[in-house]
Amino acid sequence: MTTVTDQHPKEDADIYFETHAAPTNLALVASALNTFLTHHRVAGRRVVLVSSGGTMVPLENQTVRFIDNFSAGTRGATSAEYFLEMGYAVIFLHRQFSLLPYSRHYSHSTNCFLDFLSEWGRIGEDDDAPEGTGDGDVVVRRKYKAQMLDVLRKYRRANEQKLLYLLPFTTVSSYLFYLREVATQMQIFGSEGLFYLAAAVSDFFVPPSRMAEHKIQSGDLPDPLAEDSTPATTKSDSKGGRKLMIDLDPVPKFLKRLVERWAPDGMIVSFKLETDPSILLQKCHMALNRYQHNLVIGNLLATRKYEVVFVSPDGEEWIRVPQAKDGETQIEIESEIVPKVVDMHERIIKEKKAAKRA
Ligand code: 9Z3
Repeated sequence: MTTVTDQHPKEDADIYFETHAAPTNLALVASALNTFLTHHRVAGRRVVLVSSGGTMVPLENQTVRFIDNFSAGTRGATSAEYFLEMGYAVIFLHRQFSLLPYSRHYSHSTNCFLDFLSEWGRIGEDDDAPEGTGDGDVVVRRKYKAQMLDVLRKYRRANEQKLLYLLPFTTVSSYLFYLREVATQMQIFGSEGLFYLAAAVSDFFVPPSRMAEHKIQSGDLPDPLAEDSTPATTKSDSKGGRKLMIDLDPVPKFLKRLVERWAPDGMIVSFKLETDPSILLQKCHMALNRYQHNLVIGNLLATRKYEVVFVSPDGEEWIRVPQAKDGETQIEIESEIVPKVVDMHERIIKEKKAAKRA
């Protein structure tokens, strides 16, 4: 904490925004968001912000190297589909090129999308005989048709009714600028706004003041930064070789900001990811106590597709789906998670409305 501004003392989060450049398209995004949100407000629809995928942490201003994480955005993209099915409009704040609702069924898979297609009249290479109208037609292979038609219809509905707003980010700082923008604009929804924060957000970053402008050199050129305090740079080791030294600052706790100022009336769900089962519950409770929001969904890297734990002021509840055996289709755990979150949201809306009337 440093200076005192009009209402609030300046905190790390304020300094973070002051020292990072906003995404260049932020004004355009703000205007498109306004149109999207106003449309759904008038239609009486609830809105959920789903964040998804991993945030990138650049090591250089002109970025060649960066730190990233494992998330492909499966949780976020899958959950977004279930929210759409449950009547919500969805702002999908996602890592660029990570999985998207609907197209996820055909991208990033072991099948190339061309494997879903065949040429009319080409019978015998598969177990199916594709239908079509004549030579030259490209058709969906019969065994994929039913599922693809189902996905296609849902995708069309989302597009035609403008239910899905796709907002891509790359770096942790662009993620935070967009999150702040979306959250403050969603205030018009009051308790009917929902935040479902499934993105894997980096806890660390290189502050702009200490970031190398150009590609960090590995030693074949004299390194002008070698003796100064630039954290992401190379230093000579005792054998005369080069070491990459990375010194990262902690990302300020934006969940606190979201709960207290950006979205004071919305329902907020955060995810907690761990790899050590023995600390998961403790970390979920710590997050809930620290930020005082509505729900922490805990998951372990190894089992995140089969079990999660809901930690809320009501207590703990595990949700599990069986792990599919070879050849079986995996039940998506999000089909259990999302309806439960929606139930909680409904309860919270009722409680907040009743409290207002009282
Ligand atoms: C999650 O825990 C998500 O469930 C996963 C989903 C990232 C594990 P996939 O994309 O994985 O489906 O492969 N997200 C939150 C992770 C996170 O960064 N949480 C912060 C923390 O744990 C709190 S906001 O400290």
